[in-house]
Amino acid sequence: MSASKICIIGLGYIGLPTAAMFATHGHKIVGVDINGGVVDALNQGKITITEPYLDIMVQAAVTSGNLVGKVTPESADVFIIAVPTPITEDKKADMSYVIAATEAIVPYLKKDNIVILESTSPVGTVKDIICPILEKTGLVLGEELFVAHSPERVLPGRILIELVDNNRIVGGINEKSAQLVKELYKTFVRGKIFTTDATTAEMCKLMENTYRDVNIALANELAIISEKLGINAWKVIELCNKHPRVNIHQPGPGVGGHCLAVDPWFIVEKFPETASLIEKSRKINDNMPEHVLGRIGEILGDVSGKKVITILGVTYKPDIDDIRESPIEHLVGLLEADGNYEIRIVDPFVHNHKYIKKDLINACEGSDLVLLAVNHKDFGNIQFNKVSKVMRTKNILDTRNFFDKKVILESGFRYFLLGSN
Ligand code: SAJ
Repeated sequence: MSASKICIIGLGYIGLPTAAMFATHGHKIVGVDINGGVVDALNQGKITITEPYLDIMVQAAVTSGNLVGKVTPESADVFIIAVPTPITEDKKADMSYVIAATEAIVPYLKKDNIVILESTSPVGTVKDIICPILEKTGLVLGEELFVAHSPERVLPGRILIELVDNNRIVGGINEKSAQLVKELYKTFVRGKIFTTDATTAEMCKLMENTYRDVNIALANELAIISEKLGINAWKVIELCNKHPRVNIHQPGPGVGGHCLAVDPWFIVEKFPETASLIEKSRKINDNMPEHVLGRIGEILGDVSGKKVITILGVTYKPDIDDIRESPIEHLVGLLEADGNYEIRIVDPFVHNHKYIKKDLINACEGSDLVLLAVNHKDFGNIQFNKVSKVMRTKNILDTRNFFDKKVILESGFRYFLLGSN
């Protein structure tokens, strides 16, 4: 496709990398965000999120003149909506950002433009929310204005690699819309691009994350059953997965992030009667911090007075700085509510948390329990014999099957593992 002018609304975890990717592949990009700070930073070639190599790519894109930040949209050939679709307290999709972004571009739309929704959205969003707003332009949708949903599939921490390499789905309101959007993404996507209708594409995106969430719930249920049985769930999983058609996921202290912990609710919201397995799985995963709290209570049952806990990792998954929907934050809330715990957190990726301590030994001074919550690679280098010396009561609870049990026992700790007794 020849170079286009693309207006990308929302400069977050998806919008900004997508903007940089198109800009470094020859397109002219206007990145729009309502947050003036994000726009100012962008125009100086800087980024406000952490993602490997994104800083270098954004700087190159801005320096080339192909990427500029603005706080309001302007006319372009293509408009990409990449704003958040958060979940409300009562587990309903908050579509206000998508609606506001769509309304904001209406005055700038003209014949032959393309509008793409990237944000993960409930099924029916393009048909029932986006299209009715776009009809206000007076343009005939599918003939004069082309519309599609092209959900992102990238894994935080690997965004720039996966944007290029992953297969992609494009769901158009008609065949022509899907084909035009496919051609556009071919500029940088090396994976295959499959076209379908918009509603199918919306469901695909939700089901990909729901598949993972339901499977993790299964692993978590196995972990709790294994604890009751006195066997090791991790061993069960290892052996089961030697079967050619079995792939049990990993248990853990809960499921976080803005995808797995959110998207399944979009299906439940629309089909509360039918989506019972999906809802139950969400609840199993959401309950894991409570389960971990129960294990902590058992392990520290004999410690009198305020019990001191050193939590290793607070992000929602390893080796990133993202704490959105982190189950460890939920656990911290439960420990606070209990009132019997002094909390200390060590996390090489997080610097401004109220319980954060920079130094591990300092964080373990007088502690009763080291809780491995997130398996950041850095935690593989811990010298347990040194940690052991400063602990008040020497306990380790590993929720990720990350530490070497033998080393821990040799350092004088009692060793506990989630999914085992
Ligand atoms: N987790 C487990 N057990 C597992 C795997 C993960 O407890 O076996 C937990 C992690 O600790 C974490 C959470 O699940 O708390 C989610 O982590 P993740 O790495 O599975 O996924 P996300 O949320 O970072 O990214 C997902 C990806 N979706 C799939 O793999 C199907 C990504 O491709 C999507 O683009 C992204 O959601 C999104 O934006 O929707």
